[in-house]
Amino acid sequence: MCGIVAGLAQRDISKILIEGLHRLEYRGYDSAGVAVIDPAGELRRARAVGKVRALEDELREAPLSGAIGVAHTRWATHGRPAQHNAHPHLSSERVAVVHNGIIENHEALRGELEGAGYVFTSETDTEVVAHLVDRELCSGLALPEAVNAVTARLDGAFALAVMEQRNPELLVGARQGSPLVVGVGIDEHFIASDPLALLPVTDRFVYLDEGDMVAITPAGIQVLERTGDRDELTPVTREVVRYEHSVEAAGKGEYRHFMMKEIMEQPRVLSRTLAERLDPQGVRLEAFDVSRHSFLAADNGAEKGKQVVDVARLTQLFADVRQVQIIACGTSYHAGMVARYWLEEVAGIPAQVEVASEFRYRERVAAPGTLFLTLSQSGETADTLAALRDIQKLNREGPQAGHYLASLAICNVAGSSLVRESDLSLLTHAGPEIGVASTKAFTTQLVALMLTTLALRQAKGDGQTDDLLSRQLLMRLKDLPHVIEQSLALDGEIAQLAEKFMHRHHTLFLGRGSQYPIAMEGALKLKEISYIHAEAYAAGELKHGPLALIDEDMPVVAVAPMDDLMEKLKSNLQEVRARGGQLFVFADPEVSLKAGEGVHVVTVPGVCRFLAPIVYAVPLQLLSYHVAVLKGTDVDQPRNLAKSVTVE
Ligand code: HGA
Repeated sequence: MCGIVAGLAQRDISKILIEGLHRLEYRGYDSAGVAVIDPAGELRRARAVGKVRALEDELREAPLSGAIGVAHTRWATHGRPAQHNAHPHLSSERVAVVHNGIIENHEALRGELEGAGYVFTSETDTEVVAHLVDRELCSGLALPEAVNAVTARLDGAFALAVMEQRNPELLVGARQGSPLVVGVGIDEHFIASDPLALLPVTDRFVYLDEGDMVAITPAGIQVLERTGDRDELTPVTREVVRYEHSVEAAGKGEYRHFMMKEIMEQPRVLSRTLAERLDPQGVRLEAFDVSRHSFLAADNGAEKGKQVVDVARLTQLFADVRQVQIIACGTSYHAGMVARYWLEEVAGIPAQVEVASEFRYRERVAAPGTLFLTLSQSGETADTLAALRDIQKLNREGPQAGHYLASLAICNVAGSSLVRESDLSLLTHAGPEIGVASTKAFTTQLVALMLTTLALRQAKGDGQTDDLLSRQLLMRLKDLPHVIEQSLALDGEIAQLAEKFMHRHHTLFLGRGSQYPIAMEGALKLKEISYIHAEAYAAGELKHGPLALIDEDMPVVAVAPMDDLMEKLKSNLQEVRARGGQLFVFADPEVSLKAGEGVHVVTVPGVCRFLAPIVYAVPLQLLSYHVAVLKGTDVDQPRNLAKSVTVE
């Protein structure tokens, strides 16, 4: 998705902005641009289609410098990727704007502005913002007031950075629905879509709240809250948070691709997800964080300088949960699907899973006692965030509209919107994930979901009986990083296997039970980065249609751990073989499947059936990675895709 970097410094800002754009490349984009106010007071701009490198080429030809600037990587939503559509957008050579999001009422605003004599040079929705700001400036407003007046007229989602040629000592940012952070430096301050963009210049950030604006001057940062009927701006204090990861954590290290680095990091990050969250009795409820305004915060929390969860209240809340509604998108949705099996079998709680973009646009009924659980790597996924806001609105409207007990976000980014706006959160601690195809974020989500499942089981138990299943699961969870390490040792074998896929156009993935979502995730990974069409089916569905597709050109990947469904899966695989299908089976050592003509067996380390989805996800990640490398695709930034999906 689009990335914004902007700043005001005592030195030339252009190199900082370009480095920031490089650091945002992982989000996916199609063009890039930068504008500065140069020492002569001129507004100067450069834009290029394609990679940030293309923009750098332009800048080599015609360098820009200045102490204030705005820069952008664009992932087109309105108007094709073309130089004239790339941001920054200007108005009257006076105002420069970069934008992330969608202005839904842009057509009406464009009509109005054209009527007032403004000439548009792009097809984007963003350009209306530049002209609207210009019009407000012409009417005599100062830049913060002008931006405020404009944002009050915008429908949709946006993060904006705006500067004005006449005032090279003022940079204004605004957020509503799209992420924006302020980087706090020494005598220099910045705005960006993601802290990662600014790590070379600062590790201190202010996460703007929904509706906040920020004015940056050489004197410092002023966060402004829109109050009253949104015409008034009131200065507010927001906490400055230190970024918890090192600059290196966001680098590629010794690896050729971020994706491989992130796959290989899994044993270490899974240990981090588990660290300090287990004690001999079970899951420590202190692992769950509460948001600023949650009713679950301990009364004495503020004294400790940090909101802490009230364990007794949380135990009661978990004991009251009668149903879990899981909402997510993409890979996170698959993690949610696995959790449904766990919640029902381990915690005895009915669970539903739905993609956010469907859930938010339908009428629905919340059963009493529903825990609303969202999953998102970034915590900024537009649809998931909107679904959360939707149910919060429903709760405010009263019980007749259906009442959700509480909201819980499982997320990788502390300080993200989802974390701040949910009652509770459980951080996955996966560290920065840069590869567009999610790997470590997925497996750490699964571990966090298992912790949640066990916490719910604990709260429902009477605390007296010796809970054998919980004890066993806790023991196996502790051993999980080690098992994942063993499964990474399959890398060489899988790299060879990948050759059998590189010339194929289609692949079928099969799984049963909690491995069905893993088959779905395997298929998603393969299509995302190798562009091979891949579909996943619950193996029992084979006869109901997909069997018609099977021939020697259709590789079939099956996930076969040792569980109750093993014999049934074996029959499904026979059905594939009988029709000449090529089988690639990822199987438990105890599954007596013989490799032979048309049957390739990869033996995956033995693991208990509950944790098997986490372990089997890993070889499928490796498979898609190696196929993509053989095909020569852009592994970390696959075409058309974006990492943090901040527009709907
Ligand atoms: N709508 C704007 C910005 C798109 C965006 O935020 N993508 O992530 C455009 O199309 O330029």
